[in-house]
Amino acid sequence: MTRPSLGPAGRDELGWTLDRHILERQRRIPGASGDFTGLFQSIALAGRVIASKVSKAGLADVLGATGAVNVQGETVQKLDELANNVLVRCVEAGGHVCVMASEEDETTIPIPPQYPAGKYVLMFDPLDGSSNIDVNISIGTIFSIHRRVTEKGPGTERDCLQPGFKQVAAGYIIYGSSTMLVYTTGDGVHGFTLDPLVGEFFLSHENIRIPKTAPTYSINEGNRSKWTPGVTKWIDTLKTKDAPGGKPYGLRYVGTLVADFHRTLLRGGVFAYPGDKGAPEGKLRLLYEAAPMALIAEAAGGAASTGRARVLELEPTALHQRVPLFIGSKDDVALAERFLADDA
Ligand code: P6P
Repeated sequence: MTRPSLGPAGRDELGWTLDRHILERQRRIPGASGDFTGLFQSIALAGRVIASKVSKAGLADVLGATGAVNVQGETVQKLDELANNVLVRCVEAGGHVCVMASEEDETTIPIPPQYPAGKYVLMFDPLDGSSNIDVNISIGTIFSIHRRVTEKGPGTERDCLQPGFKQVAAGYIIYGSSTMLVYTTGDGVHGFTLDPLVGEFFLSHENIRIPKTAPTYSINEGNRSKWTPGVTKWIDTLKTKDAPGGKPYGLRYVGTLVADFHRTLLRGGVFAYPGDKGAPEGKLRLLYEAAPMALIAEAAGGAASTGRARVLELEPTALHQRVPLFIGSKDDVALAERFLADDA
């Protein structure tokens, strides 16, 4: 029986699955134990389960709030809690991680003693943008993987508090018009689209590159009264003929970091959640929002800054610390930094 010929780059006509992509990467790494592959498969499973729950949230009793407030002071949505539990359950038994950290948990999440402690650390925002769940706007899961720094036994907070450039991998899953998993291990950024009928992620966006610049900015204009003078001048410039390219930029803002970043990654432009007079550190968290997105942005040829410093070089001091974030096309982030240099 003749088989369909292999597609370009040896791709099987039936599609290049996430599992196959990760396995091929593992084969290129001498001495790879398969631990990373196993961890990634657990994360992908969690993504498929969460996607299934999100896609019919209106039909199951998973909309709305739980009545609890998390460490961030945010109302916990039922899907937040569900996504958090799904990720922990999918990962904890695999023996690939020694400790986890989540936006939803004040302290680190230990691996139950009946399971082996692995060599990796997983940190995540289980459901970013959850305020958008009930109005059917895209939401997402963000994850960051480090190698442990403690020798052995249960992992600790010290394993979590590592600078972003040390991440082994970073990625997100966007639950939108389709469900996509986008990740990098520093060597290119690749996107996989979930075929819900097959229950598998297939390669759909190989080696994503972010344009050097694009006339789109993404910021919550409702916070204008709180911006610093540098941010105000920067945004006002983008809205005039003094903007790069001589034409005013367009505004796009979803209010879900994963969605705003995904559009910026594919189309270019700049997303910003600056610090302001009331909250100089801004809203977004370093370890499981800014740092993973920064690794992806830089691996795609873009940039990620606090406005003054490269996000990936920040030395974390606390699990849930917040940082201002300017991320996207290299030239657009550089322009923001020039305006912010004028701030006191
Ligand atoms: P605002 C969602 O709650 C989130 O943490 C990010 O996903 C998003 O970028 C940001 O907050 C939106 O914040 O203040 O504009 O609603």
